[in-house]
Amino acid sequence: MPTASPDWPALAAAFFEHQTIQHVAPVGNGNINDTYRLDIGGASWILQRLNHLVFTDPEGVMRNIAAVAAHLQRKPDFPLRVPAPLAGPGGRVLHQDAAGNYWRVFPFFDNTFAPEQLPDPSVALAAAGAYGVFLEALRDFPADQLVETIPGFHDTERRWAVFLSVLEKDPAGRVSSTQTEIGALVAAKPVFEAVRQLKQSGRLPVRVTHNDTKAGNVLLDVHRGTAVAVIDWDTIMPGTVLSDFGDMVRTFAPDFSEDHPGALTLRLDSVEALFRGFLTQTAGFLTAAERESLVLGALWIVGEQALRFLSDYLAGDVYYKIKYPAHNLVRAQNQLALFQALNQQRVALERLAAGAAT
Ligand code: GN1
Ligand code: MG
Repeated sequence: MPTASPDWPALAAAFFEHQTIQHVAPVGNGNINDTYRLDIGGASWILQRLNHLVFTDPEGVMRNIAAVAAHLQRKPDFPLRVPAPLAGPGGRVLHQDAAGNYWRVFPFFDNTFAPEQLPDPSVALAAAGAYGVFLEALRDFPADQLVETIPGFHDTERRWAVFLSVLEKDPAGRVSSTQTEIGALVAAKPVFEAVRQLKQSGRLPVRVTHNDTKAGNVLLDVHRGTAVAVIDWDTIMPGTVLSDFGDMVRTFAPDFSEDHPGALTLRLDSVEALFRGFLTQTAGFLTAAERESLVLGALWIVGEQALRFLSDYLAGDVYYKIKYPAHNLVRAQNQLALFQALNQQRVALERLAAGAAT
């Protein structure tokens, strides 16, 4: 978080020459970066502070994004809009302010919405289709040109090691009051182990993946409900399809969002829509091992997210933005409840996957 209020005119001047700001206001619910809508010179843009404590190589992040944008813009049939970063008068897409914070500007897509509020299955269908199209369009992107913007982002073994070390150090004195959640995570470990073995077996191709395919990272047309753009490209990196599909299930399938305390239910009609939307675009090139592991991917990513939220709670809230002291604990409990719901309905989910693939 910037400590002082940003110097808006100075920021605007880094990207726009001789233009006056009409309005600037926060948008979205990101947990890491700070995002604003900037109205300037009669047009709207997204102005975003990149959290350089999380993304320690901001230049690398922007190089990835610019390269992916150029790749997609070269594809005449790519059906989505491309949020290519704006270069300022000096030609740079990244600006460091006097306080050391990093800023960038993206196009603002008018008449769109991010379906963060538990959308119905038709929205899940359109969003999953968009993420599928995105994956398809990056198949021929050379993965070795990308920097790993967060090393080990989906390396759950590494995250588990961090968890164990925080358990041992207990810097916030929260371990004794979270024994139930710690136990539930230990019970989720076989899923992490199954994913580790699958990755190690070499049966999962390494692809260029988005790695943050949550409901809020796809924009849909407010009138037609059709997908307009996939946004939030900071974590585009080599990865596996399991995590991209898993994060969709994590955020589209439950009847309450990750911030909600209390019970939740899995909406099977939304999961069915996700399978259909995603596989319609990807079944032609996914391998059998990938198609057969999508439900495992959902369990993995939900379990990993529980691990991440609980680790951050135990560490004293050093990573995710929080709105109240127990926020990360509530999020961890929510993800554990979702993990259990997925586990209980695993057979039904596998049946849905098989049905959608035919
Ligand atoms: C973070 O910043 P945001 O909201 O796009 C996180 C994701 C988590 C998500 C949980 C770089 O995403 O991995 O799944 O919160 N991004 C990073 O809501 O850690
Ligand atoms: Mg993100």
